[in-house]
Amino acid sequence: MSEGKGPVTLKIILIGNSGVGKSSFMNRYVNHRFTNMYRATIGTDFFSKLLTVDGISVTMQIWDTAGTERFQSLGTPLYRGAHCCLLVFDVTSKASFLALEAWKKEFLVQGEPMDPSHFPFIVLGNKTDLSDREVSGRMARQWCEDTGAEYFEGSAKDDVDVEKPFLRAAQAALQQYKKHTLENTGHFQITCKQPRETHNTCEC
Ligand SMILES: Nc1nc2c(ncn2[C@@H]2O[C@H](COP(=O)(O)OP(=O)(O)OP(=O)(O)O)[C@@H](O)[C@H]2O)c(=O)[nH]1
Ligand SMILES: [Mg+2]
Repeated sequence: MSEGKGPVTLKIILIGNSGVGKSSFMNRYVNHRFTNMYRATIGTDFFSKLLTVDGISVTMQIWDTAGTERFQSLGTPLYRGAHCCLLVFDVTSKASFLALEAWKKEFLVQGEPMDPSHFPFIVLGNKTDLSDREVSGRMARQWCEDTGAEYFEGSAKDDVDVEKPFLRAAQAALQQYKKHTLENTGHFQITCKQPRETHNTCEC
């Protein structure tokens, strides 16, 4: 993880039960592709995407983890250093929604973020294209309100509202990154597009 001067790398992690569509959502966002075929993630994949957030060029590293229990022990060290966590569930599976509490706890225990009560969590309800919904938007929003998370929903399959949660995650992650850097070094500076210039904020 780079901090202080230099390019900003934001680590965003996707967790949630197996089959909720973590890989599909990421694949839709990063590669603009979707497949109905299910291939369980083994271990972890990460993909990088360059983008500009609040005027700052960042590399967003999106870490896709395995929801299958037998692979979870592999996942835990990689929670460390995350700047934002996306808790993913399937709106047609109440069990996947109810599991978010345990996923969140696990993340806080294993990830050991500074200031856990203010760590940014984003909840993402996937598969809104399906009609057999078991979790309403209202139910999900209520839980998020109680937990202090933000709620988004969409469909990786139909490409509905896929960008919004990632952009919000990048913004929240950047805030987290700044906070972390400030606490470690006493200042936050980024190298912007202008050569040899560093700013605290950037309008380049
Ligand atoms: N109808 C519908 N199916 C989806 C959607 N997103 C994913 N799927 C399907 O759900 C299944 C599981 O998707 P994955 O993305 O592999 O799920 P995952 O959360 O990565 O699962 P693990 O890697 O085992 O943790 C696949 O068959 C996908 O095609 C969606 O938005 N709508
Ligand atoms: Mg997967």
